[in-house]
Amino acid sequence: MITEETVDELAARLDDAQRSVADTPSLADTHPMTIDDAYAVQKALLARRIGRGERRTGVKLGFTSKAKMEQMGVSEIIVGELTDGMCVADGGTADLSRFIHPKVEPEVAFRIARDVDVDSPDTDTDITACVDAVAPALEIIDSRYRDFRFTYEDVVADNTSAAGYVIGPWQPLRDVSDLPVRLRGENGEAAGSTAAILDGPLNALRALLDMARRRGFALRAGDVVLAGAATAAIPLTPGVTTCEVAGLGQVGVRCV
Ligand code: 0L1
Ligand code: MG
Repeated sequence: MITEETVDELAARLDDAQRSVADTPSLADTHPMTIDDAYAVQKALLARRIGRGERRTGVKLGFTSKAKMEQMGVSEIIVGELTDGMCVADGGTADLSRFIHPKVEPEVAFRIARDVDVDSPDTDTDITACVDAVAPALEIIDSRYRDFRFTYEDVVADNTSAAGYVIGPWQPLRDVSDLPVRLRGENGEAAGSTAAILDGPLNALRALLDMARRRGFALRAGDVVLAGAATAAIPLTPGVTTCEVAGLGQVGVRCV
């Protein structure tokens, strides 16, 4: 366990890296952390943003593909938090100078319709019954670590690389378990299926409920949930980037 003082020091280092758009070496190299420590640093990092006036808007899941879990040698998803400072309107503009080395992922988003009691021991809670809408989405990830080199604990501390998100048109909740997905940027593209997200994004919601209970994440009415990436990330470059999820629609952002 690291001390509370070290938690604050590491959160400040990540916060400064993001605000000054300057990367930082791995924290875990110099400060070995447990996963509990890493989530404590993440919470302190979010508290700094909230303290500056940002508003929490939801949560995001990472490591939701088998390939990524195997690559990191882990068997559980990671969770980070979203704020209004990260939100870009569909069709809106993102300023690349805010980011260190941004990448973009095609995702599916859910909207929470009513508060979920994450303190309840009731293991029968049907999280899908607490969700009313689904949308195509883009996630901008921007690890604060040099060259995207991090340990499992590092990336959790760094709010799971969360940096931006764009939500497409909301649709009533429906089966999205195996829909073709296409991500198109000016300098790259990727194709896949929503099935890459834990064999179906509804499974990501169930995994989120488990993590919310164990790690104390709130799930409130109106929250956005980014369920995870349907393909590997591609670099986010100037110009238009779109994500199309068959049957759900399209979402896009212009980067300058
Ligand atoms: O959202 C994600 O799946 C990415 C999680 C963090 C890992 C990375 O930065 O590549
Ligand atoms: Mg993601």
